[in-house]
Amino acid sequence: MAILKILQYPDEKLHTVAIPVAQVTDKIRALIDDMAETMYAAPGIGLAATQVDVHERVIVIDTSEARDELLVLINPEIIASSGISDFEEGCLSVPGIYGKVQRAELVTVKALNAQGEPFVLDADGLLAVCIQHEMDHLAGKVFVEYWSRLKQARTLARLKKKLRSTM
Ligand code: GNR
Ligand code: NI
Repeated sequence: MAILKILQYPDEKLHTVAIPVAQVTDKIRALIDDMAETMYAAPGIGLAATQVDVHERVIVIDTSEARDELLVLINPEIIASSGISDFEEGCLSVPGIYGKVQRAELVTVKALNAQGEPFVLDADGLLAVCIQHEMDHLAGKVFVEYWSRLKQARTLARLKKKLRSTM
């Protein structure tokens, strides 16, 4: 296992669109192990392969209180969604920046598990938000890109200022 480097916004590589996993091999399972270790160490509640510069459709999530319920989503697809949620989000690729994003309140997602077996999951609350946030990463989208041009410009200015202060 290894802790992987997480790409930091505005890295252009975060805009890469991930391709579907053709076959769930030991190599993919090793990636999942490393992604889980990286997510738990960060700490975060989710991580998309895009964030560790691997552009295949793999996500790890753990929204449990005890941090002992790892959810693996390979080639995820949202097959149903309803309602509206307006949740305050953060992202390991945009540290220190938080803000609301409007998303579906309930989602039904179809995916493969780490054994390559298909399953269907109904999600609400934080889990539903997290699934949508991670699937956006796979599509090359970062949560701040839902915001107005002005708010995005202010976010970039804050990140640049923060970067300068650590040099
Ligand atoms: O750790 C994370 N917390 C979080 C909080 C609210 C909404 C979404 C998230 S996901 C984030 C980890 C991350 O960046 N995943 O891509
Ligand atoms: Ni994120």
